[in-house]
Amino acid sequence: MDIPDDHPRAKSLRLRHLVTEGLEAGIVAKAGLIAHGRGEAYDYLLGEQTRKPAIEAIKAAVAVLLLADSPVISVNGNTCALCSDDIVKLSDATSCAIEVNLFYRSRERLEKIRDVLMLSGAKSVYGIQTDIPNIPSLSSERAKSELIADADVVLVMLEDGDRTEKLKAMGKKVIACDLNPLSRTAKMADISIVDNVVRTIPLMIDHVKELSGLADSELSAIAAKFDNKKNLKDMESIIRSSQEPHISQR
Ligand code: PTJ
Repeated sequence: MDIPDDHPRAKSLRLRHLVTEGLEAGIVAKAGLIAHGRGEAYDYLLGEQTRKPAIEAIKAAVAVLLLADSPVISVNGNTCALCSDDIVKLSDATSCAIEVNLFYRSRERLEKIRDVLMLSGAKSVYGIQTDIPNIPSLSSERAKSELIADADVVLVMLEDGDRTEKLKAMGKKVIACDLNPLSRTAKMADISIVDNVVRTIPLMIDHVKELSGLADSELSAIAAKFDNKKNLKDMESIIRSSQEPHISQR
């Protein structure tokens, strides 16, 4: 169904359609619709814009990715449906591997998500063949990883909350993109970008262009300066003080 361009919520409705079409194509899990709805609510309160603290988090995240030795972008059903092209562009720009890692894991979904990423231009997509749970004490299916277990930095998006803690316990740096600043994932990650993945990934690509000329010492300084706790507090304040004007315009 075509969404009229002049519909006041056209952008948001188009994202909904990407997710529902993803469900019909067997890419998105049923629970992914609920996760998307939760995200929509937070995004609404953010005025559906990337706020200043999120830009700071994006900058720190890109610095960390550029410094990493074996970074991995973890892709699930929702992120594949929403922004597979941009995920591949970010992976190319930062030499980050792409691994499909699912909570509602099935061979069929893994392969369908891999195929979409390949169509978006990915040269390799990991995580499809592996069946060995190698993230210690993680009881969900997300424990089955190919490269994530050996990565030094992992980018997780729309996470369900149980994995970041375990990845941290393995000594990894975790970058999260999650619209909910109160989520377990956002609190546990080293860098939490409180923003919509569809805005964050293109902004990360822009920041790669900006930061890739910097020396490692300068990138390290950007990463070290970042304070995740403070950033989450700032994002929470923005949501809590969300004033009538931008809400009533909708
Ligand atoms: O594809 P699978 O099998 O791995 O399943 C993945 C889902 C998404 C079903 C699973 O991870 C899940 O249930 O996630 P939760 O627990 O609902 O958490 C999702 C988090 O992502 C929530 O905090 C949402 O606010 C947030 N979120 C939703 N949409 C977006 C988002 N964050 C950033 N961008 C979004 N578009």
